[in-house]
Amino acid sequence: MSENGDYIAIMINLKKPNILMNIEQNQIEKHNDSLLTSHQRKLSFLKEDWAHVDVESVIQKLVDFQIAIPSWALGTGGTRFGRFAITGGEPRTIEEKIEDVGLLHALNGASGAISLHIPWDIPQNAEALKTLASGYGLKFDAMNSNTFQDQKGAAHSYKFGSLQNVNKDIRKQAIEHNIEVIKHGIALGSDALTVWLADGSCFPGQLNFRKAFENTLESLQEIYSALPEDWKMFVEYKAFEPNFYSTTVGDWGQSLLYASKLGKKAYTLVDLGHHLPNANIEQIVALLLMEGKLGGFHFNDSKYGDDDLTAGSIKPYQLFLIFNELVEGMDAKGMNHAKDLGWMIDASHNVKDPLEDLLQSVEAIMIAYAQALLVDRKALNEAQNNNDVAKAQEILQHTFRSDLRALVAEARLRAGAALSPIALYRGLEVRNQLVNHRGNTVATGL
Ligand code: RM4
Ligand code: MN
Ligand code: MN
Repeated sequence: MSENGDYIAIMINLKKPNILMNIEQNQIEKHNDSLLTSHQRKLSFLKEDWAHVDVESVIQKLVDFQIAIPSWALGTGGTRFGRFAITGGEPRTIEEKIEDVGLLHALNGASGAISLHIPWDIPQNAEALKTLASGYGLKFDAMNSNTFQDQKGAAHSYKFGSLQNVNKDIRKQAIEHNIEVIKHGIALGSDALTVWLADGSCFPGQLNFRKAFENTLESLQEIYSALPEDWKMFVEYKAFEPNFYSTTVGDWGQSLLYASKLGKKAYTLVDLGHHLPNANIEQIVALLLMEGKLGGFHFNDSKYGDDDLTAGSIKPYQLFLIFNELVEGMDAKGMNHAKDLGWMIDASHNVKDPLEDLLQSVEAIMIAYAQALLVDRKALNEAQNNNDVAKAQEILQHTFRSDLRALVAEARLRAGAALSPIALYRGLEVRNQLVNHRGNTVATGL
């Protein structure tokens, strides 16, 4: 076992976050030293190219930007055809999930929060979890409820929906579950509830759309009234799956309807994989921001549907265009990029090591954000006002086609993280260490 490997093993074993951070810091510094000369060369070229821009403030924004990691994305995913455990060493408990996210955050300095899914995770001792998480520099992001699967011992089944169900007792069970999730979140210091419903219908005639909407709204209202004053409720939409004829929160219009009727604490949540093919997500984002109703994001990428692939792996230009609207729209409203919206990854990893995949997603998101920050807004605005279509495209593609990776790396360096997170992850053989300590374990989730 390598010296580095031993360090990792120790930190996982002792569950002493401070030791992890200290030891990681040494490893990270050694790694960074070996890459520093080449990094600085790239950065200084970049600074020259963008001398007309306040590059320092861009780097600071990148340092501040954090993307939450979902607890259910730390294990190997699968499809209904099968699940192939490829890595082993998957986290079995919330504590181990926090350790995994702690590792990611130590490597990239940009994964400073974890999002829990109840009951895939059941926090037993909130205070101890809070202490563990804060030792890794982590916060608890939005809490997620689950009324799309039946739980052992539950009195009622969600086969025909949860908050929309024609049966009041079933709706009540789903409402109570959501309130339970809020309570767990309060104890952990979270401040948001994400509600994603599988509710809908599989066949024409199965559902009265209006009644399904009304039941869902009424149920959401009850949940909403249990939200603390400073909490947000995110209403996530999805056009299809597991229901294939209608979905009761099927698109951003329906989500916005619920959010508007619910009140000021309710917002729409955009999951990139939840649209019909070729939807113009950047336009959706712009209008939701205009209405003050965009709450947050679930990042992933897809080619066909809710593929849950690595962010930026299929359509990086779309990711950039979305960030372009986000930056423009948030600046127009004087919003804080890092704090005023919920940023989270929601992906599944069927053939990659989940931790490597998450590092890649975060990197892709940071690059898209950096590109959006560098768009020449004044020139774009002018081109738009002059109907200069070619110029507008030149402006956007100029930043999209610029290699800004050194800016993102510099932000990591300043945050005390690694210049090349995946290289360090592999160099330290983190996965092997996790397998050695946890065995051939499988995480809870889909
Ligand atoms: C859904 C949706 C939700 C996530 C579940 C696991 O498709 O994206 O956000 O909680 O999957
Ligand atoms: Mn999602
Ligand atoms: Mn999804």
